[in-house]
Formats: sequence, C-alpha cells, structure tokens
Amino acid sequence: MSKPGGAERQSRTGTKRFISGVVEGFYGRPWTMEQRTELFQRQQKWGLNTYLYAPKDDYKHRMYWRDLYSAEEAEQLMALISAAKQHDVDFIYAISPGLDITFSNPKEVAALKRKLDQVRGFGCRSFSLLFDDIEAEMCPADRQAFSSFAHAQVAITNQVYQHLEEPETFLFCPTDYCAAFCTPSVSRSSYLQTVGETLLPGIDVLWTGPKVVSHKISVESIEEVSSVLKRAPVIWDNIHANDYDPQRLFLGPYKDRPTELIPKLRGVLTNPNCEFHPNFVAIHTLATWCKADGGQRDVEMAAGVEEQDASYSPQRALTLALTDWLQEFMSTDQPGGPRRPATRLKKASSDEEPMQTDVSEISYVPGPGENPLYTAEPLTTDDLKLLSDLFYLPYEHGATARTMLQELDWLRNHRPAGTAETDKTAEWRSRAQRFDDMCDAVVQMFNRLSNAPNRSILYDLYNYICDIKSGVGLARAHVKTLGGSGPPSTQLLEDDPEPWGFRGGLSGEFQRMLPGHGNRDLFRRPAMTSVYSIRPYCPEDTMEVQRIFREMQSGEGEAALMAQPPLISDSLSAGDVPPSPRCALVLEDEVGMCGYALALTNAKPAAAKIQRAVSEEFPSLVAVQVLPRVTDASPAKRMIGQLLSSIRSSGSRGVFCEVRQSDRKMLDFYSKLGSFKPVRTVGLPQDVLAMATSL
Ligand code: GDL
Repeated sequence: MSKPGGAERQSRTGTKRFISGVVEGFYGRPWTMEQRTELFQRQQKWGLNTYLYAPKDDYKHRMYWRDLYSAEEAEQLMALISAAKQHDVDFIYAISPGLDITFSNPKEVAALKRKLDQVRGFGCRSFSLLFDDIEAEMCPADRQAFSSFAHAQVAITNQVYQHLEEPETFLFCPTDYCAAFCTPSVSRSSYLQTVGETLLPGIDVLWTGPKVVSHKISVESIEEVSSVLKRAPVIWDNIHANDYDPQRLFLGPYKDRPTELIPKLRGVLTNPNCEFHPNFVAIHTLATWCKADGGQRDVEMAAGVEEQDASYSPQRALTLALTDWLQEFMSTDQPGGPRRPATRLKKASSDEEPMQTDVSEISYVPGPGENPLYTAEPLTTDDLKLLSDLFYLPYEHGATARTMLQELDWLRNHRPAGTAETDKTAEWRSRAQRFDDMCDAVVQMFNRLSNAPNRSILYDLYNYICDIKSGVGLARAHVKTLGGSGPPSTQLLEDDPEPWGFRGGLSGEFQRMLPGHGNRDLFRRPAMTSVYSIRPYCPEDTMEVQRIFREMQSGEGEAALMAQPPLISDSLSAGDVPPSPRCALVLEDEVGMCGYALALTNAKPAAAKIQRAVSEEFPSLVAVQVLPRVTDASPAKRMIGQLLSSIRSSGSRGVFCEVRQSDRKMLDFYSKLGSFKPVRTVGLPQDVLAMATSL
C-alpha cells in the first residue's frame, strides 16, 4: 500500500529507508497484544514502517530489565514479532536499563546481552537502548571507570550493538533527549558532543525536539542537533502523548513540524495517547505527513504559502483521518452488539412473527400509549470534528473550543446590568443563546458517541467525554444564571455542592493554591501590556470607587443583591463611610481606575450601624475590588500589602474582611494571599464568610 515518498522514502543521509511509525513509549498501562496487532495492520495500510516496543511500565522493559521472559511471555512476543513481519512493520525491541544498571560491571553488560539475545531468539532483528528519564548522576564505581555519563552509556551501547552484529536498525535514546535538557545549549552540550563523537555511526539517536513535548520543531533546530550528533536524529514525537495529565487527550492532527524536515531526519516515531483507540487521528495524520512533499512547509506554519496537493495541510489531514475514523466507530466490535446502531432491541412479544428464532433479529414495536423506542441519531463527521476540537493538541485548543472559551469570557465580562432591554442586553442574549447552542452540540455529540456500535473506541474515550460534558454543563448553567434565565447554578454556588461541582480532586486543589494557577491556560487573554500604578485615594475618587463597586455587584443580579444581607464593607465601598486616613489606595491602568483597597482601622462604629459585632482581635476592616480587565493578580496583591502595612502603622493588631460565599473571585483572592484565614464570627449572615489576619 505504501507510496514512494511514504514508508519507502529514502533518507538523504544514506541508503536506509525513512523510519516512520509509532513508539509505544508512554507511562501507564501498556497496549494489549491484540491492539498492537491491530496497529500493525493499520500501519501497513497507511504506509508506516516501524513500531518501537518501549512501554515504560512493562516490568521487563525497564524495572526488571535483567529478567528473561517466561515461556508464555516468549510465545506472545514471538507471535507479535511475526505479526509485525507479516504486515511489513519493523519491530524494534527497546530496553531501558538506566534505572539501576552499573555500567562498569561486566556482569551487568552480560545480563543486558543475555536479555537481548533472548529477544533475538524470538525473531527480532532491530533493537534500541533507552536512557531517558533516569538520574544523571553516576554511582561511585562508574565514576571511577568512565570520564562522563555519556561515555558510560555510549560504551555499553556500542558493545551491545556489536554483540548483536550491528543490526540494520539500532536506536539510542540519550538522557538529554531534547534541547531543554542540554546544558548550556545543544551546540555546547558536552553530553551530546560525546554521543556524537563516540557512538558508532550505524546507531541512530532519538530526539524529542526543543522540549519533551515540543510545540514546534524547526528545520534549524534539527540542523543544529544533527551537527552535534553527527547524524540525523529519529524524532520521538510526544505531540500526542497524554501520560502526564489524566484529563487530557489529543485528537488533533500532526502539526507544526514543517515537511521540509523529512529529508533532514532519519525518521519520526510518534509516542501517542495511552489509550489505544483514540490514536487513530494521531497515527493517520502522521502517515499523511510522511507522504507529503518534503520540500513544502506545513502550510499552516508558513503564511502566504499556496496549498498544493503534495503539501501537508493539518486541517485536510484531520478531515481525511476523521472520515476514516467514522467508519471504525460504526463497525460493531462485539458479538451481540446492535446491528442497527440507533435502535435498542427489546424482547419479542408472543404475537410477533412466529418463525423467527433469533431474538436479536426481532424489533420490538411499542403499542399505542407505550414508551416509544429510544433512538439516537448516528454519529457524524461533524461530531468527530467537534470531539477533536475539544481534545486538540497540547499547545492549542481546536477552533470550536477556542470560540466557546472566548464567548464564555465575553459573557462573563459583559453581563447585563439591569433588566431594561437595550442593544447591549440584546447582544448579550443573542451571544448567550449561541453559547448555549454550542454547549448543546457537545451534549448531542456525547449522546451519539455513547450510542456508537464500536464500544471499544467509546470506552477509551468515555472518561474524557464525560468530563467535558460536565464541564460544559456547568458553564452553560452559569451563563443561564448570569442572564437571569436560570436558577443560580447550584453546583457552582451552593455551600454543599455535589462532588461534580468541585472538580479536579486533591491535585486540582494544589493547583488552585499555586500563584501561577491559570497562567498557562491555552486560551490566552490579549497579551498583558498594561502598566499599573497604585496611589493614595482622595475624596474625588469616591464616584469612581462607587462605580467599580456597583459594576462588581451587578453580576449578582440586582434582585439577588437586594435580598442579601448587607456587609459592613458595603458602606465603605459605597462611600457612606469614609476610609480611615492613609488607609485607602486606588489602582489605575492606562484606561483609568480599575481597583481599590479601603480600610477602617476601627470597624466597630460601621458594624454597629448594621447590628454587627467586631472582635477585639481583629478590629480593622478591609474592602478590596478589582475589575475583571485586570487579569494579573499581582497589582491587587501589592495594593493590599501596602494597605495592611498602613493599618499596622495605625496601631491595629488585626484585620478582617467579609466575603460572600458566592463571590468565588474574592474568596480565591484572599485565600491565595495566604495570611487571611476564615474566622468564626458571631452574628454573621449565613452566606458571608469572615477572613482575618493578625498584623
Ligand atoms: C518523556 C518520556 C516518555 C513519556 C513522555 C511524555 C521520552 C523520550 N521519554 O519524557 O516515556 O511518555 O515524556 O510524558 O519522551
């Protein structure tokens, strides 16, 4: 099946063919033998010629690398190697001894040779030694025997390569396998220089690009590393790997690698998602890329380049892959699965066709007044396109996902202030409806996927599609609440929500407590160019402070706000009570005032006005607000830091703030400051939390 220019492409660097295919090199549950065999069939069909066996958590690949395979394991591996041969796929057996090998001990070298000899006995002819993800420190014995870690690795690799009689394909994965790991740089890395100079020329080197998971791989970067390694590398591409984040899956096209790279490389192997079935797109699009004209750039990378048939377009490659993938979804993979995807079969009733014996052949027809049969439309390529957009690539969301994030962001920041119908509210409502429709498409896609005949693909996707459906559902409910057309989103605002209202588990909690949380979201806000200044508040600022206060309250909806008990700080923000001298600051950007921090060194009189008590321990009160356009948390932090120091100078020993439980932003803000802790306060309304800090 493979075309010239695909698997059979000759590398310019020699007469060897261009290595293309898959590396099973991720952490976690390895694929099954059946899945690997299915992979070989696909690879043959798509013209990918190589499979590198390197499952990190397979016992005998890494942790117990010295152990020989049992008779049963041997049988399975032999069957696998011969299946690869049958499908014209080069099976490369990799071993990772780096966790605990002592390079200078001849017994260790002998153990390595013994293991690889055993695998050679299974019919394998291509091998690989991997030294990725290991401690870069040598043990004292090795330090005595070798001048560097690179020398130790190269010595053993050369020996094993020669012991195996210099196989046609032999790969070495260095410990510094990407530019980010090289010190001080790729061209000056003594580790890479040693590898380049001393590794035997028949051995090829794996390389992941600028990073472990490289966003882009440029021709220049490959020329640089090739000159140090003195050979063209084989790319171990982690673009679709998802073993580092259990919430992510990558269904976008192979992208941001110009096809001009092809003649400069020895090959490309993709190390994709841990789940086998969702890799259809990753592998199919890589195959399309490998067949492209190596003289052309990846068209979405080079502005102004005309699309030509021989050039690679990630979007076109994705469409091709999704069209083929849809066929897979529609094929029943289980005995007893539905013949007709959209119909749920029920037991036949006695008055139906008497000659039929196979129950699954008989369609139940409900009588008048009975439940209609459950039906769902069959899955479409548009559904798969949406699925791919929602789970796109590590550095990029797909177009629909980006639009949804943009719309939600706009809707949050432009929520209608009142009930009067104006052009602005009409625009808000129409965009809210558009957002709702997009959310609905996600739910419909989920329903149709759940109904697809191929259950194996569905099960591999299930956790992810469930997760996105719930996430989108929460956003949808929130927009309804903002527009006043839904009840307050209970899962978001309730005191005691169900677990699906606070997602992400302990890891999510850790992340939310880190200062940079959210900084690396792929949905980037416009680049932050604002310069902020903090200055003392003056009486002329009262109106502006009130405006910000009202703007920040309007999100709650006026009616909802009226129903809520007042806060002591409201009187401060609303200008009813003036702040204490030298205890008030405002924040400005180039547009104007965008935040304030006001304090009462003694909050008792203001508290008394609304029948509230103030503790002796925390007599002072702060009120802080910052407009949503200030996306950076640091100006607000600086402002409150200055304010607390002024309050301390006034002689106060402690300060408190009040936050409504629904005001996630302020709760988050005070929690992240670290010093403010929730305190029990007598007489506090139910939905209000007091947080305080000693000075
Ligand atoms: C790595 C590991 C790989 C893992 C990937 C993504 C290489 C050479 N090694 O560093 O096993 O799957 O990151 O997490 O990439």
